[in-house]
Amino acid sequence: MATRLQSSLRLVARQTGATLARTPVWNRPVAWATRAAFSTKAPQFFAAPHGKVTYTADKYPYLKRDNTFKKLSEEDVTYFKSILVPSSITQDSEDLETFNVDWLNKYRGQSKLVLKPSSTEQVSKILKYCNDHKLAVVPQGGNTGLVGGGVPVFDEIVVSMSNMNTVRSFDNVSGALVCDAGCILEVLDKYLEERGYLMPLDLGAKGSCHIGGNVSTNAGGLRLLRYGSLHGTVLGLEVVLPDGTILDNLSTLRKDNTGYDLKQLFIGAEGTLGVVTGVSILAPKRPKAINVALLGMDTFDQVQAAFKRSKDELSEILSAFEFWDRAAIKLVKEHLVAGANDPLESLHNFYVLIETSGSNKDHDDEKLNTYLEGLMGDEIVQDGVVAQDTTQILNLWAIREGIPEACSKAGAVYKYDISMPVPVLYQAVEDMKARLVQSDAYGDGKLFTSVIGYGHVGDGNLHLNVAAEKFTNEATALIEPYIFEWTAGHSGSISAEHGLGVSKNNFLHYSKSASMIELMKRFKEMLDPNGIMNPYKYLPDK
Ligand code: FAD
Ligand code: 2HG
Ligand code: ZN
Repeated sequence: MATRLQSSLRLVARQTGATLARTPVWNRPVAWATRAAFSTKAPQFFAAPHGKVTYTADKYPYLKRDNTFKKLSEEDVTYFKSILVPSSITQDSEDLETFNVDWLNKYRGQSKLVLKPSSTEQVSKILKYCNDHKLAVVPQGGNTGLVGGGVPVFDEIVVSMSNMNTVRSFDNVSGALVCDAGCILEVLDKYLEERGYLMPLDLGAKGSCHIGGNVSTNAGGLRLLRYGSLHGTVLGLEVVLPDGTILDNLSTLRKDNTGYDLKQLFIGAEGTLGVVTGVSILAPKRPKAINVALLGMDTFDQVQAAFKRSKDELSEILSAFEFWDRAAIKLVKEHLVAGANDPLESLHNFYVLIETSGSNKDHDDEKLNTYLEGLMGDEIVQDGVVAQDTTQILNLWAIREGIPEACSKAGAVYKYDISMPVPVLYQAVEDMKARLVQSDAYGDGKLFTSVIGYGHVGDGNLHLNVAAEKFTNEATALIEPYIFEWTAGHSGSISAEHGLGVSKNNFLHYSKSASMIELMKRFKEMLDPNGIMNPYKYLPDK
């Protein structure tokens, strides 16, 4: 049984709830689901049927097909058939929909062809042909991206990396893992678990997203605060450039100061500069001791106070500090996200999930207990539980990881992924809600039904989700560009970890200067002079 924190009793993590908790904490019949069971592979089970998703081109009429791109012909298909086996070519209209529609059911392209290469050489031949014939291409990983970057806008050819899914090598001394870009994140983590290591990144979409997609979006996730960003953990990349050149930089070295660090250019490039085919990444040792606590709080000031103290008191064992608000937990409860059962007795304004990872359980328990006792004693925390076994750890994580799914079930969700100094993090949610209320656009029967705040406090990263009845221009105009102006005005970034895709590209100037955007455009022109790689996205087109 999980241990309940009670101010009067000052419960500590190692004591059992059976003797100390006033009321049973895990008192409901619970269908425990493991984190592995959550997969975004078939997210459409709760979403609108594909056919009902409006074409991106119709929804955003300012997007015009670039007619310098060739239209796909039978001759082109014949060429692709000469290099790929039939099962690696998709032309069936129903099958194509899976690749044309994004996870949010917000963007829908009109591609007539999906290619699934199974080797770097095949990717090279595909890109060379497309470049020579000016056929536009969209690289696609697990299609879990949240900015419409992984699906076509018009008739671009989708290059799906799903058939490139082999681990190439693992060095169990250094922890360097080299694998194909199409390996699923969770599969890689399982592979490493068997060898005493773990992937340095973790996210709710782990059951579907590819490591190549993670690299291409520079995904952050749940443990960035501990293991750092992919700009630090990626040791090398193999990339196929638009003209078919294979850039072989699958180094496993930690240190290598020979020349420009070219791989950095492809980390977070969202498929606009080439196709990532191989990844070399440094895996840390898997921690032997993990603790997870869920805390309920009244104010965001308390969340900040708890975070500040966690850096002092948990320091090197702190591996995650996540938060969500009352609106988020209400949606999770309402939509019964698999495995996510709230163990706290009443609703709180704010929730914090703290994870510690270390090598000595007694040491970690003691540190966590002292920290939690301090929070209780100083009334920073109103209620809380500490998971007592792996199942309970998974349950607490399932609440946090279930929030995007719960939000999607609430309707059409406008997603903003912004970073800023922690003290103003929650103000973004409050200001947005106030704006919608003032505009008489919030509440039952109104345009918007919910404003939800959650995210990675440890990284100063807020996920502001605004649930609407449906995606409309009127709804969009109430949020944008307001939220980007707000973010820039608070020295923040308009995209902390999800990227730009087709939903943020025209707002890049809120976060980057004209000279930086100009240099980005020059890189793009140098590497992709025909502009075939993931067009209409990433860089501003307005
Ligand atoms: P896709 O969606 O297929 O593609 C994303 C972009 O990368 C596209 O522009 C695509 O063209 C490009 N791309 C994909 N593969 C390649 C390749 N091999 N070479 C070149 N370009 C490529 N993101 C976070 O950062 N943190 C989170 O915590 C997080 N949690 C999520 C939770 C849920 C439930 C969901 C649905 C998404 C979440 N995301 C999160 C967003 C998303 O999962 C990540 O952006 C992920 O890294 C995308 O990987 P993917 O393989 O699905 O890529
Ligand atoms: C998360 O942290 C993801 O759960 C998704 O980055 C956030 O859906 C979102 O807004
Ligand atoms: Zn996130």
